[in-house]
Amino acid sequence: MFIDIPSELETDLIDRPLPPWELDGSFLAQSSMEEYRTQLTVTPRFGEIATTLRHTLTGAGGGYVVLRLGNLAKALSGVRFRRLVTGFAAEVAVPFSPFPRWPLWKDIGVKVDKDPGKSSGIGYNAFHMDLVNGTLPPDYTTLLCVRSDSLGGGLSILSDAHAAVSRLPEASRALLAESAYHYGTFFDLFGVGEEYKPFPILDGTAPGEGFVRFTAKMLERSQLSPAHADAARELAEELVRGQVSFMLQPGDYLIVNQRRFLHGREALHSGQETVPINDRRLLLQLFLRARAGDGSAA
Ligand SMILES: O=C(O)CCC(=O)C(=O)O
Ligand SMILES: [Fe+2]
Repeated sequence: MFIDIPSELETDLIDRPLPPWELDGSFLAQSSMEEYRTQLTVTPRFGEIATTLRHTLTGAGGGYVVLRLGNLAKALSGVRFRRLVTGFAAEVAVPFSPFPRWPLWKDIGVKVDKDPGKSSGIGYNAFHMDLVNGTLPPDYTTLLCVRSDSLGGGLSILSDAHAAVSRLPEASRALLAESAYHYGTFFDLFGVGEEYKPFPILDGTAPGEGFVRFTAKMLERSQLSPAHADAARELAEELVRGQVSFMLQPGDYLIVNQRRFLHGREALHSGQETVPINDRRLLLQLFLRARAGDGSAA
């Protein structure tokens, strides 16, 4: 699931002139996607990497990928590097921002005062899908690592959601299919449908098609009936049992197909308050919407 860029391709990509992108509402404009594609496909082997990305994210057994762009991150300015990564992302699906007040790429830094289990908190960030309580969550969530935790914590964790569900007893799966779950607030969001409350975790579509609409954060932060909470807890445990973990390095670009895998992050190392803000772990997050009829949205 890790993809390295051949060095000839890196050398070519460093020189591609990518202009600033434009937005069409909260989505990357079609004209920008076409312009980036035209620039990038001039480079031999870019198309092969793009095809590998799509296959790894939507093919049998796949669902996430880490594209290793560390050398390009070092060689390019921040602005030019983000354009290049946006060009890779647009080969998978359409980049968009669900948060009207944020730019396309949203910072996830480290905030020592925040709820430790939430985005940018310092604690364990339990298995979840992003925008879980919209009727149409992003098909893909992506995280670009700018800096990892200098104290050595913060492994990324991923787990195959459908595989975890398939290991549960039938009775638990029946409870997960009931509209009995809720999580969080839904305010001022674009491109992710309406608020879904309450929602079923399993939506009855064939395995691998629908979302496993889950966040383990609901176990502590939402009021659930005891039976429904137990079923959710069993799912959370199966996700942990099946997890893979790895450390994102600067320039690594993680793309997660939210219809297949759930993600999270181990706690950062203790002592974050001693790390200057500008040296703390920093990721940039971008969401993608599958193009109609490309199979991954089915
Ligand atoms: O910090 C991380 O690695 C993951 C953050 C995350 O999943 C989120 O903010 O939604
Ligand atoms: Fe997330």
